[in-house]
Parts: sequence; C-alpha cells; structure tokens
Amino acid sequence: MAPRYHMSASRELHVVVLGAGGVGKSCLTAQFVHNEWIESYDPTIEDSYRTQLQVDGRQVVLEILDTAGTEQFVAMRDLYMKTGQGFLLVFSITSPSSLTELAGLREEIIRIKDDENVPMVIVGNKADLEETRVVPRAKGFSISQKWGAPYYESSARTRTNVDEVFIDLCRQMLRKDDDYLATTEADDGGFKFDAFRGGSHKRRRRMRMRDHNHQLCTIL
Ligand SMILES: Nc1nc2c(ncn2[C@@H]2O[C@H](COP(=O)(O)OP(=O)(O)OP(=O)(O)O)[C@@H](O)[C@H]2O)c(=O)[nH]1
Ligand SMILES: [Mg+2]
Repeated sequence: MAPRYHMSASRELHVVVLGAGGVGKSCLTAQFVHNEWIESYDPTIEDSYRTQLQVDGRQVVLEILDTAGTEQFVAMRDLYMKTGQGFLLVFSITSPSSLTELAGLREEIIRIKDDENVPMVIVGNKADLEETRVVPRAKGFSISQKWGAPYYESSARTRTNVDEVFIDLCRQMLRKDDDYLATTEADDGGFKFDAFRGGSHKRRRRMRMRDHNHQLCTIL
C-alpha cells in the first residue's frame, strides 16, 4: 500500500544551482521565484530562496541555493553538495568552457554524496542568443545522455523553459524520496517516517539501481 503520510503533507526539497560564473544561475532563479528579469551582472556569493509550488498535485516547498560560479567564492561547496537533494547544472550555450566545467562539478557531487543517481538537470542557458551559440544543441544533449540526466535549453531573458527545469528536478527528487520510503517500508515491513530519509549507504546504493530513466532533451 502506498504510504499515506507524505502524499498530503508538504515536502521540503533542497535544490542547488551550480555552474560557471555568468552563465545565468541567478537570472534563472530570479525568473523562477520572482518572475523578474535581471539585465545587470552582479556576481553571487551565495543566495537562498524559498518558494512553494505544486508538482503533479503535490505541495512542495523548494529551498533554492543560488551559488557562486566564481572560483574565489566556492569554499562552501562541499557543505551545500552534501545538503542538496537536487542540482541544476547550468552552462551557457555561448561558452564552451562553461560546459566543460560541469563535468568536474558533477563528479564532485557524486563523490560527496556517494551516489551516482543524484537528481540533476543539465541546462544550456542563454538560448535566446542563437546567433552567438558555440555549443551545438547535440553536444549538450549527448553529454546529458552520457550522464543520465535530462537536457533543457533555457533562456532567463525570455523565460523559456525556466519553470520546466525546476519542475523536472522536483519530479526527480520526489521520485527518489518515494523510492526511498517504499524501500524502507518493504525492508522493515512497517511504518517509516520522513526522518529516516538520511538513510544508510546500503540503502542508498540499492536505490541507485532503481533510478535510471532519463532520455529527455527539451528544446525551445
Ligand atoms: N541574453 C541572455 N542573457 C542572460 C541570460 N541569463 C543571464 N543573462 C545575463 O548574463 C549575466 C550573468 O547572469 P547571472 O544570472 O548573474 O549569472 P550567474 O551564473 O548567476 O553568475 P555568478 O553569480 O557570477 O556565478 C547578466 O548580465 C544577465 O543579464 C539569458 O538567458 N539570456
Ligand atoms: Mg549569480
């Protein structure tokens, strides 16, 4: 039987937005949370936002951490990679090095969380700048397939695919949580509460096998 206790309650999910400096992390977050476009560039140290939304009829509270792309501000990385449950890996389609940088970030997340199936979405931002595109859509897509994560091209300027990337990530995080709760219920044959989500290594490894379903490329 499906666990009833978390279907009605609001779920709190921790999202971390990562990527090189200037790719549009703050603009994507500001569009998603406040529906506003920011033209100026003010490098982030670290900002967090809290917002509520419905995903597939379920109430979700998102805690979004907008991180620093600039090297000098990255000291907190380990900590937020540990606490984050889902990651938006953002690059700019106008900067090939920003895509290259994502590989290292992804490896770090996997290492720190000791989990190869962390919810992630790969985002090629600034898709409105088609005339200065240097990363072909096919390249972004093939990397995301290799990583087993969905790929979206977005524009914070035109608000294209902004909601979609956050909602996709929410779905992945909810599914992972549901899987975990179902696994612990099946293991122990009884009622388990959310507080058990931290889980043991053994359980996390088992979940890895169950989560392998992304082949998505979403274009404009
Ligand atoms: N044309 C266009 N410009 C964008 C887009 N997203 C962001 N920008 C611009 O790019 C610059 C940097 O955007 P930010 O969102 O501050 O970049 P960031 O990734 O948060 O940068 P850091 O905080 O330094 O890591 C700003 O001038 C934005 O206006 C986009 O989708 N299209
Ligand atoms: Mg920023």
